[in-house]
Amino acid sequence: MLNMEFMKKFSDRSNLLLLLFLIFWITQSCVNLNPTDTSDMNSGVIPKDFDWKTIKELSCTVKVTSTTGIADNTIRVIKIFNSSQMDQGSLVASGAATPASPFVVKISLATTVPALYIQELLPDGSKALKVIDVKESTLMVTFAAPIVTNVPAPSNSSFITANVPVDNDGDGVASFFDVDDNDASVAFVSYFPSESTWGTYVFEDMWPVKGDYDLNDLVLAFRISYYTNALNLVSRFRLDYNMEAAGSTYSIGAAFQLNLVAASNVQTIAGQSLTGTSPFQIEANGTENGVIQAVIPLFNNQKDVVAYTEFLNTVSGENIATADQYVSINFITPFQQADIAMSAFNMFIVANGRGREIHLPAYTGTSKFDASLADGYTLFPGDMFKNSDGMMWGIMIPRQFSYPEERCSIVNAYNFFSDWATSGGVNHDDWYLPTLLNMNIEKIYQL
Ligand SMILES: [Ca+2]
Ligand SMILES: [Ca+2]
Ligand SMILES: [Ca+2]
Repeated sequence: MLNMEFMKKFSDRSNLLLLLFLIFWITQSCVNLNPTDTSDMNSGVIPKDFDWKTIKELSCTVKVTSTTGIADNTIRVIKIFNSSQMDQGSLVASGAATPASPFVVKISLATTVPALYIQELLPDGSKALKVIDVKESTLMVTFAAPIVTNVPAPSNSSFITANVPVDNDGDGVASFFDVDDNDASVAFVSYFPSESTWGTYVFEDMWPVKGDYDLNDLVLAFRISYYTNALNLVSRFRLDYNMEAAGSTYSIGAAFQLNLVAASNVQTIAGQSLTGTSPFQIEANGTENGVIQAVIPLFNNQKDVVAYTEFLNTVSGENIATADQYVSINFITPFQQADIAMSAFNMFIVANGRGREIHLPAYTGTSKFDASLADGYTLFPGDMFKNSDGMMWGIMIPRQFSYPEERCSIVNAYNFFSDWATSGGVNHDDWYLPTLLNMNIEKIYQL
């Protein structure tokens, strides 16, 4: 394929090195649409009921018991961790419990997480811990009356010097337990994936046409914070995100729908990066106009968030630093946290026009989704966001994700992705971990 005349042009040493690099690049990368890099499953077919979920959602109820010396109406704090580290990287939920009122929360965990570490913190400074194997989707935990041990009290001087702890905002949660003791609408925070880790949404932009499955057309790292009051009701919601990559030539907007929250219950939204009014036009409270369920636009065009020319951070060796972004929502009437759990958090992109919504499988379009765009295409029966072969246009990974190089199919970039999908999520559910065994490194975007 390389004729002599071509070779002569590379007669000097530096050009030869360049040529060798180009040959390596062309044969190893997928940017030039290497025809062998197909997106077909390596073996088998995707089961009809596969939901592409990398997480499981658990309904947790944590009960506490009356204890001598502590009034029954005094709040005990419950903290739930997803590993024995019991640190910021593993804190997933926190809230209030009294003997009359358990802490009830829906938490989402990577399917790979085997156990939860549940801590009860009593106002006298004592603590109790339960380790629960995660086997069912419903968890019931009861803390018995504690065996009193000499655990040191919190170092907060207001607690030590007074029998009645300081509670500046009067929400019933003492200052040393209250995440904001100057705001009676907020006392605790729960998180997905955890207090200090990130999840990742990855999207294909060609719906309803099958894409190249490099799953980098939009890559959003994200973390969700659920702020709850002393009654464990959500009063504030925050999405932190970072647009890590946009390997797309389309105009892409992003938004999420809170499937179980009315747009009219949104008081204010801060942090949106909206330029212009297309595809998303918003009401005074920041929700999209003309919707019933709350649709919260993040941005109208990916280039409004990060300036770049062709592709953003999908061609190895090229990198543009991307800043963290956020949106924060205050609600008028606080509500049950289950109404805003991950199963009701419906992240989507729109590609080249408002109606062309692209959601994750098992989620539905908003009232502005134009389903007729799929006419004549072979989608999966009962799921607008699965192709007839079961393939998706978007997934969520419950950690930071090393996404594929431009036009490298995920099927080839991750060695066990195909096995995971064709087994319906049973095999290799840790396929996305960034190990040399899991990754085909030259098909992964690198700085
Ligand atoms: Ca307080
Ligand atoms: Ca407070
Ligand atoms: Ca791409």
